[in-house]
Amino acid sequence: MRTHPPSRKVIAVLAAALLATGVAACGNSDTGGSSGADDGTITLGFSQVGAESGWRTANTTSIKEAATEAGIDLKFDDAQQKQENQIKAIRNFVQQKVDVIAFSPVVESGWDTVLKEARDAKIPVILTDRSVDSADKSLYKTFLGSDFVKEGRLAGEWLVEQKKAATGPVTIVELQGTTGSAPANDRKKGFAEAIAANPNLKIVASQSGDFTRAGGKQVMEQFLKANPKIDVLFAHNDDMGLGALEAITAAGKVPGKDITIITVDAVKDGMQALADGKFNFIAECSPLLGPQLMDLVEKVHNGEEVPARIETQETTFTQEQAKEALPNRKY
Ligand code: GYE
Repeated sequence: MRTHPPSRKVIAVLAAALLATGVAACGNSDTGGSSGADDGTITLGFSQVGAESGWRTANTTSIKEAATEAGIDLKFDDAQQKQENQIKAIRNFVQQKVDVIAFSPVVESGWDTVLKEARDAKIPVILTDRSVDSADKSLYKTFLGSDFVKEGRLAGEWLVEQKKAATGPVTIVELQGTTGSAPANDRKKGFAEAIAANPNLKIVASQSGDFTRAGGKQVMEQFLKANPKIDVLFAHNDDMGLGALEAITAAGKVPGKDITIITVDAVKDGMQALADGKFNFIAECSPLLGPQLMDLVEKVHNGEEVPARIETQETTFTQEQAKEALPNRKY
């Protein structure tokens, strides 16, 4: 690193030397913005939501491992579930002139200004896991992640099938994810659409547990106090469902029997609860996005075209399927 600004003369001599040898002033591609380690290593600035759940931990591991594997220099920032921290991190990445920025937006709204700053600096942005609601699609190159509406719908459709013989009301409580986040908004929507098929299925309480175990436990305690008869819990992720198990057991009820429990994610602890009969159904959401993300980072850095939307492949699990899948589950 230089400590004094070089004189004009030195710059002129250097420029002439570079031109003479035919080396471009910036060794990186024309995607621009690259601070560019001169050895061609791509620098990726990644802003992660936080460490709120088992899903998130597995996602972080996948991203770090895949970056190492691909030889990408990863600058990783944990935003602790706060949008302001993510905005700060993205601004830092812009200042540092990283080659590519990727992030998993904690909530959907409020990104236009910072994304414009990245675009003005000619640094391509990739959305991963969660999307933004910006009308201007040129603010980012692509979005890699799950179809959260579909996950909610699959959860709801399973319940409709289970309760098709019900003659009276089926009382449902819902633990929502982080308020304003894409997975909370979309899973709620998909589930509501699916259960509308049977008017007996009624959501009597729906509140955010912030995707955490502690949140799930606390809100479930309130639900149990306020509603003497709860037939079904739909939790937007495994961790909130796992927290709720404690509240349900403490209230003298048997999870998986007295209360049917449906969750999303299928992380190991969730799958174990399903195999043990405490959960009844899980719609999978894969956190293993690292390898695909690194592939996209390389492509956008090289100026290659990438699809605007890349959807993660997922499945669902019953208790029997969880027993079979558990031994080979990686996360
Ligand atoms: O379902 C939840 C996590 O955005 C898909 O975030 C992700 C969600 C995941 O906290 O466990």
